[in-house]
Amino acid sequence: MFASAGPQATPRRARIMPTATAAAPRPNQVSHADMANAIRALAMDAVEQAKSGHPGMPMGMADVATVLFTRFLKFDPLDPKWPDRDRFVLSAGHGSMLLYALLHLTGYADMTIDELRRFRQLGSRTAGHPEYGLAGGIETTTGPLGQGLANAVGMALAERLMNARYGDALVDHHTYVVVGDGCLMEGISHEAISLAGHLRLNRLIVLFDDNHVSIDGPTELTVSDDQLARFRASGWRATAVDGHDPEAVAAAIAAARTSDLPSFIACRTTIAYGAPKKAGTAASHGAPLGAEEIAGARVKLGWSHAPFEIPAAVLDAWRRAGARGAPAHRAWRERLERAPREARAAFEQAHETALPAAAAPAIAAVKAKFAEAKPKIATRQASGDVLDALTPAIPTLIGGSADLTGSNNTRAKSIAVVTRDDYAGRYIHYGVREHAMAAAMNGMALHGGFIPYSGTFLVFADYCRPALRLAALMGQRVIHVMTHDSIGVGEDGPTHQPVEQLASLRAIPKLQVFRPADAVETAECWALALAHSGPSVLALTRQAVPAVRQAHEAENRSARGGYVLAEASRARRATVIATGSEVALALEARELLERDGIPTAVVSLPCWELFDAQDRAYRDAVLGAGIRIAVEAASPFAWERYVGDAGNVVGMTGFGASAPVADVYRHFGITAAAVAAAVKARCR
Ligand SMILES: Cc1ncc(C[n+]2csc(CCOP(=O)(O)OP(=O)(O)O)c2C)c(N)n1
Repeated sequence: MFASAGPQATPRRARIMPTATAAAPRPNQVSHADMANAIRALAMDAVEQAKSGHPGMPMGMADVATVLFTRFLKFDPLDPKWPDRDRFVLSAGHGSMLLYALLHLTGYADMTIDELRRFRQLGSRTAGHPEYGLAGGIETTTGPLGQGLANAVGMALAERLMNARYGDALVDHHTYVVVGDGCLMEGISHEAISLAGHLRLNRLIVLFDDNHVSIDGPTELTVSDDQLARFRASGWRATAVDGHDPEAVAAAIAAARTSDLPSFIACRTTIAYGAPKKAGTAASHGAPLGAEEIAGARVKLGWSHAPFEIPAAVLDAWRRAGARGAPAHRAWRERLERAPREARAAFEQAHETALPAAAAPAIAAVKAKFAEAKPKIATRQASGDVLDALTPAIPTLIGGSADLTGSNNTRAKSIAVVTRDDYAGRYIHYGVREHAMAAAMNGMALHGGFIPYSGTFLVFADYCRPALRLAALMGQRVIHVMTHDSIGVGEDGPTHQPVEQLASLRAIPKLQVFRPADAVETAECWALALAHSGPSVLALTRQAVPAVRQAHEAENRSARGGYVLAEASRARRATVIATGSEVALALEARELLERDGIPTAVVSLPCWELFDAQDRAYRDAVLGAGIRIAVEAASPFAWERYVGDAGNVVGMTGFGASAPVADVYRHFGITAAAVAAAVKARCR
């Protein structure tokens, strides 16, 4: 199997390398070992050249990856976006060279040998961790451990959902994900595994790099979990194999593919397999091996080629593996062409970024209805009404909630629940698993075919945050309905009253945070979230708010992020800027101030991100040259940019309190009178 002999200097439980006799390739025949060693060599050489990176993991998992890519994975490097390809996710993203080597060897045009030479350099496609969008074949951005696993759960779920809609002829693929000890130690892995087991996502196959090493040393230092028992307890099929025995790995993958449960394969490997001194040790995890060790590895592996040099026969064998999928791809295209016209149109529309034609009129109609009825309702309720209108118009909207369906108003009337027995539904009960929910939504969006939206309380945005950040980094359209958005939560008290969440979410680049003031703005913000090529959070109230937009306007006024809702009666002297539930309060303050002879405008600012993107003249005109006071029942953090000083914000300076809503607002001084007083104090 391997072209080298002799035991390695590895710690307890590390593997002994097979003998040379078993490995010797026959003349003119490229062996499995040659192909795996090509990955190993590229990984150690690229890390060495960059003087940074993680050689151990790719060298350890090279055998497993070779088996997967040469015998099982359905893919076509000529069309990395082929919808029915198998998905391959490297959750242990620090081992990025494994993926880059595979993409190069199998013939993805983006992944040239020069890109491998430029590993980790500015502007290369070979960033330190795989970044979605930098090269075809990178299915998601990984690096924060555990995220890729939860993304893969979302992808495997999306596959089943698409399969239920379009059948085996168009949708019939697997999702493979490589995880390490670190991924399985992370809390998100529990949520993700549990969800996948519950939904019986049998197209999901986890390949565990079971090398017993992490950064601090042997995993004995940190973890004693029986991973097989853990997965089985969550409803998975779980097996263990020698990760350096290609036939054993192949048999395990073949069995997993026919399982009616999601599958976990613990592949016992040696980190940095082939490195004479560092194999099996944490020293190989995240640092170049060094010239001497690399030279020793070349001898041990029987790999005599120069850095970045892949012998023609080996490269040819890999390219043939890369070409394996072409006939299946062609056959799939033919099936798509032969599919009934309506099904084909729907399938293609589902993969478009543009919304179906029915979406815009549906939003316009619900907005007009709100403007007419002027309901005094919570914005979460308005959002529920918007979803009732939108879900029939946009069949790719897939909703859900982390066990707060009734509170989040996320289950639209027309949509059925997704179950393990019926994936035709459009609503996912994610359970109390906010983190996996957000990461699985990323996976669904990345898979294609869906626009996922979710629900939880705004205060639990913190439980979603790492996945929100990655959605923003990857530019994925996911929409998070986050209700109970302030001290307006009332009696549930400070644990449930978000204070700093708005500021911290606004700090995430490319995440749009919307805090609509009433039903009309809620409809507008939904339209904007759907049009955004990135994630959005809709921060919505628990409590009823009056209609502040009294007349119907076809224009989406929220589209510029902020606008003058009520102009001063005469030359403007003061501007009160507010978001969400505090816009009504700002209007009350304006009444008080106008009565006292201070011409005051009210600005509604539902989305900072969009407002900040406007030109200076617009922003200056909206915010006005006079006194500026902001009111938002949240931390004043970052409001300085609009009002100059945190002292000009009527907001929260600490955590909230448990009491009826009106009492809490009064207690914290977030009232129209306080806003008016703040303006007056600055008039002198
Ligand atoms: C959420 C998160 N925490 C910490 C890290 C830093 N980190 C990268 S790899 C790693 C150790 C992972 O160990 P393992 O999965 O066993 O990888 P191996 O040593 O086998 O390459 C850590 C702590 C990270 N990338 N993500």
